[in-house]
Amino acid sequence: MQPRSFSIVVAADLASGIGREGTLPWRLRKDMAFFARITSKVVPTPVNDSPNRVNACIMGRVTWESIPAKFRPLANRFNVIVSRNPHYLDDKPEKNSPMVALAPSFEAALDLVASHQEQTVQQQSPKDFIVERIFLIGGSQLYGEGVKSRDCSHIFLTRIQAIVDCDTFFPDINPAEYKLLPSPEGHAFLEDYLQEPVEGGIIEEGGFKYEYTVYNHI
Ligand code: FOL
Repeated sequence: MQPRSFSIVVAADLASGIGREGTLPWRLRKDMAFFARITSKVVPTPVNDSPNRVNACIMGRVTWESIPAKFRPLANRFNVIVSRNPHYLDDKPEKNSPMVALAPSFEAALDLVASHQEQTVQQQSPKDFIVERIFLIGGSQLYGEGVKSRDCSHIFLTRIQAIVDCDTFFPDINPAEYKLLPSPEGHAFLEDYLQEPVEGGIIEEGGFKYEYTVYNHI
């Protein structure tokens, strides 16, 4: 089995607030585009020319329901929903989508995704896909498990320079476990990770200032 390394993607305010009443407390068009780009982009490597390759987004059931129906499932990504209810998808329109799966726990979701990361020639059917990068996209309950995991290699945290009224929070990031890259290095890391330009420094949008930051597991 491949290592099950994954990265967290999140937008949080200065008090680590991430949500309010089941939705995002802000509307940041560019950050959302950044989220879509970092979670979707499959970076070609010398050993893969990217046929049938997608990234996976693991999310809790509450986060899945917070995504506007028209953006569900997240396009060009393997969507794995964590719910202890094995019938959760039964009456949902996504139940037969090959790009949507249900897992009973975060660990099971990682195992499921990892089973899509390796492929033998015999296994590969025309509609099948191989998972490249794995992202944990929320919400607070799964982030709580994620930050404690040895397999969490990076945290891509869009830091909003404000304190917004939130009822849902990102867990504390232990500085003994994660290093916040100073902004020039964080920015260089992101451009290398995405193999394309990323806006650096403080971004101003919709009355908010924010910055794309990177934490690496020590
Ligand atoms: N990370 C960051 N940086 N920003 C976020 O807003 C964010 N949100 C979540 C997780 N990590 C994040 C969870 N919430 C969509 C909506 C809510 C959501 C995640 C994704 C969503 O609709 N995404 C579409 C793009 C829609 C658009 O372009 O407006 C997608 O295709 O990714």
